Amino acid sequence: MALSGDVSSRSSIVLLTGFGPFPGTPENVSAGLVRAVSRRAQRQFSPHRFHTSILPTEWSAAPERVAALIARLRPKVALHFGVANDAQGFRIETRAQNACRMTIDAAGRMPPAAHLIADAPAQYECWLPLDKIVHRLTALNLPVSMSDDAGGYLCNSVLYHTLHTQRQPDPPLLAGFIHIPSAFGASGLSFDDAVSGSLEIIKIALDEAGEDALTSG
Ligand code: PCA
Repeated sequence: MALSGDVSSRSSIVLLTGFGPFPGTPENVSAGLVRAVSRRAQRQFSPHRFHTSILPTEWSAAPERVAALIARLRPKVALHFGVANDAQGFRIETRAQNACRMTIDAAGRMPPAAHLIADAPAQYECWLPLDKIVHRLTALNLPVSMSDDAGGYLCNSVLYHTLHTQRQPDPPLLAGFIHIPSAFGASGLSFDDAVSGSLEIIKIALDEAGEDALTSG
């Protein structure tokens, strides 16, 4: 049927990830956020399909999980979320570095090397329209900033590995990382604002990916 053909050809897969706990953060609020955002996005941006994964905060398992998801789902957009104690609101990361901080992960292990991927570039830049995201969230009165240092722990690692896959863009993948505060409310970012701001980021990413971010409500 022509109509269903049209719809499926316009449908993209969006990968949304949060993180599980890690030393010092027994409850990671990024997990609950991406689950809620995914449910809302599935209604709001149908017929695009949203896949959520809560990554283990582990040096080996997290990038392996992301690589497997990207290979299997072939998403058009991948947005990763994680917490940062010092984030005041949305902190949009502009790049990831091929380096890791010598810090234990949730499995109690240190990174196997000081770099993430041997013989790979020192850093990758995000291709998302980050200025547009910051302007949109600011216009909505949501606290947002940009950062060129994703931190050297698992958030940087996951972003670096995802951006590394952009070297084989088939299909092209737009990826980004958003740090949020480690608790909602007192930090200046409520849970509801975190959800609505994340939906705006998704809309901008889908627009950029050349898709109609169809809104149904
Ligand atoms: N924040 C950590 C890893 C997991 C998370 O939510 C980071 O900033 O690297």
